[in-house]
Amino acid sequence: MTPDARRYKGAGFGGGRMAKPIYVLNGPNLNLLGAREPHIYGKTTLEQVRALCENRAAEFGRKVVFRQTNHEGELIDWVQEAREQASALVINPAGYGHTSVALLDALKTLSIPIVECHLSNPAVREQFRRHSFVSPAAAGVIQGFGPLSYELAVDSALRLTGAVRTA
Ligand code: CA2
Repeated sequence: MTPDARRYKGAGFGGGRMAKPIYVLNGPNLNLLGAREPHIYGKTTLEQVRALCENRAAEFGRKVVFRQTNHEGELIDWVQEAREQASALVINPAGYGHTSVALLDALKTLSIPIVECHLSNPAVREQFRRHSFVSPAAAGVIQGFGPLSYELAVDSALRLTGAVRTA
């Protein structure tokens, strides 16, 4: 078992040994997925991404809380909610990943595994996308695989909690 897996093992369970859901949070403009800039972000809609996440989590017997917001404060409120309510957090911070110290501050208060996720590969795009305020709080980053990034992120985050595939 890796040090990260040891650190987070059991994070998915509340007092009653009920597995908590995994939170998948999405930042600004991702509601436009599939409708705009398909050459960068593809044709899959955010609702379809939600289904991919739910299906992957179901293979571990886990549920997903999947949300999107265009508002920084709301995203931070949800991160704070995840502290108590989630077994793990997958976050595509979108533009806020490049700008938000407040988001990093919120993420650093969590003791559950955090996986940063991007559809595109910011490392091969504009210079300003190469810095992430989220990465220092994340166990890992998955980027560049389109919707598959989300599936891999859910899979990784759940494995870090010690979850095992049941289907
Ligand atoms: O590749 C990703 O997932 C990003 O997080 C997407 C962000 C971008 O700022 C990051 O550098 C990388 C932008 C999200 C905007 O989403 C749109 C979706 C469809 C059409 C227009 C924007």
